[in-house]
Amino acid sequence: PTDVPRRVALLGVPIEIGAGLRGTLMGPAALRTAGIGRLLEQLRIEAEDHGDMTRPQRDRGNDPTPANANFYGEVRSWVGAISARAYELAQSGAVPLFMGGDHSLSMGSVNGVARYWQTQGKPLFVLWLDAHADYNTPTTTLTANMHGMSAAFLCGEPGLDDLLGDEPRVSIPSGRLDLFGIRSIDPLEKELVRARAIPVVDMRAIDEFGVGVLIRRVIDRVRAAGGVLHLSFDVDFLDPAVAPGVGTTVPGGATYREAHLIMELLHDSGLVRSLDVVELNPFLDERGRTARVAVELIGSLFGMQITDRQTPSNALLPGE
Ligand code: 4U7
Ligand code: MN
Ligand code: MN
Ligand code: MN
Repeated sequence: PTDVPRRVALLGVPIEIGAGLRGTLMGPAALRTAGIGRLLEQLRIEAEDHGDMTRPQRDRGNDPTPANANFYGEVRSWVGAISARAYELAQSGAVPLFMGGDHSLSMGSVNGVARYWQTQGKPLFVLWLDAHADYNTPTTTLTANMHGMSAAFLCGEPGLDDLLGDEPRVSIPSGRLDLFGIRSIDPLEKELVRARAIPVVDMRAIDEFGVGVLIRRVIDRVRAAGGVLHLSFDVDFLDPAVAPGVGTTVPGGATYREAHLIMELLHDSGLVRSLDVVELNPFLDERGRTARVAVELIGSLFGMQITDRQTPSNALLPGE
């Protein structure tokens, strides 16, 4: 039941200063080497590669740099430019695929696609697959690394108010963000997530109920609202044994099979209209393993399957 466009717009966003470790700027190259474009074409999806964004000129604006936000000026110039590109690509009718790059890029990509869906009168939901909540602000952060602040920024938390420059800011209502796979959260960040009542699926919930039930719950909510979904896929969602090529590994992550099932269910839902693949750090990878896994997962998201049997539908959900 998928009316997802059969056209994907690949855009490399080689930003790395949002993270504590250097190296995610090589992410887009590694994803291409692992065959992201070829795989999409095999799935009969038109993959138009828009190349990599270039590092914007450093621009602090005239305003004072907030404390506890590393490389604020640089991140600010990236995020405004990313948001503008995201808006354009969404408007082109393709499914934009932002190849990171660290997770601070999502402050731009999600803002841009959300702006576009606003013009279409469709609510945008965001599924945040991540070991971390990324719900820090300059007030709550322990590291000042901005890749840990993107979800909070997108939900309109104060503290980075000028980050988008001239780009209009869209704020995602907290009930339209799902933090999924969480197993590392800082003390003040945890309080904020609780205060805002952000829906969280932590690893305990995944162990107890399984990803099938939990992802279907997300999908049902988006569908019931007549919305569309942006997937923000932080590769550290995966267990480090599956995906060693990330700077912020946390043990106890999603397995290879859980991750594929999530992607397959999302494909069947027909709701995903844009995505980020972030935090891949090829400098830390082992013989391209993590890049390859990320590309395989994108394959599942775009309909790769072993047989052509009908996959079980959401109608099989218990209670329906
Ligand atoms: B990622 C952290 F303290 N919470 O804020 C922080 F543990 O995009 C990690 O999910 C943030 O990889 C991780 O620096 C950001 C830390
Ligand atoms: Mn993470
Ligand atoms: Mn993240
Ligand atoms: Mn990380």
